Amino acid sequence: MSIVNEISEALLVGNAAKVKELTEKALGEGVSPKDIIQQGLIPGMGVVGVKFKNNEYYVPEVLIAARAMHAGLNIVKPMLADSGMEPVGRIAIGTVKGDLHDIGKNLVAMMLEGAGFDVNDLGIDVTADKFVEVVKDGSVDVIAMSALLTTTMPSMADTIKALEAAGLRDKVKIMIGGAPVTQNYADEIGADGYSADAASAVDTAKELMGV
Ligand code: B1M
Repeated sequence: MSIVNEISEALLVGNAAKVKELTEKALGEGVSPKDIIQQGLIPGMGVVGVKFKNNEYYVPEVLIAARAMHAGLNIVKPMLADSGMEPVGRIAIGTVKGDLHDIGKNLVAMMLEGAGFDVNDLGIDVTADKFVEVVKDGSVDVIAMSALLTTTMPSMADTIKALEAAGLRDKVKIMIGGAPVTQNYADEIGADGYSADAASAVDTAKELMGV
């Protein structure tokens, strides 16, 4: 088995120490940071996503695998600037204003990162103004909003209205999700994409990026 496949396997079983060790070994053998990410870490997280969708993995397994992914990513990320590897896309993610739930949002952020996106996690209780700010400074392709309360879902619509008012709506794609959120709601408020879970969020984000 090649060393990048070994990295995928170690990630899949959540063995962070092994992923770190193999990543260092691979770099020592001259494997590029890009190949470690594209042939080791990303395919590993891809399998995690499929297992999560199929109910073979649950939240704890995904979190443990994501921790293992970060063990490798933290080593190679600083080297990427020199390698010329472009992210799949740049995403700013946050739980919307008034909402403090972040477990699902964090899972989505980890899966997106594992799929090669550059993720700016804005945290919880993120105001429409904050989302507008990151779009204004040109640092994102996609805004990803999470809501867990029926009472905070309207904050998603408020963000879209604020982007429209600022003349920035056509500068960014918007995807939404969270337990009470539906495709119908996404259509109603004019979001570009909706996904029901963290693995599908990767598919939606890729679709929005046209990749
Ligand atoms: Co809260 N809470 N909570 N809570 N809480 C719920 C959501 C609730 C359904 C519980 C219930 O009553 N049965 C209910 C909401 C009712 C409603 O609005 N319909 C509720 C309530 C009422 C409240 C408070 C108001 C309680 C109170 O104080 N009276 C309060 C509100 C605080 C606030 O936000 N302002 C509150 C507080 C809390 C805690 C702080 C205690 C804690 C949050 C801790 C944290 O997140 N750090 C908490 C928790 C843990 C829950 C439950 C139990 C679990 C949520 C969770 O993390 N699920 C929840 C009941 C439940 O769901 N069983 C509940 C696991 C997580 C992996 O799933 O977040 O759905 P989820 O994410 C999924 C998908 O939804 C999707 O992918 C994820 C992974 O597959 N997804 C996206 C999520 N975001 C996405 C974004 C995307 C795409 C997909 O694209 C951008």
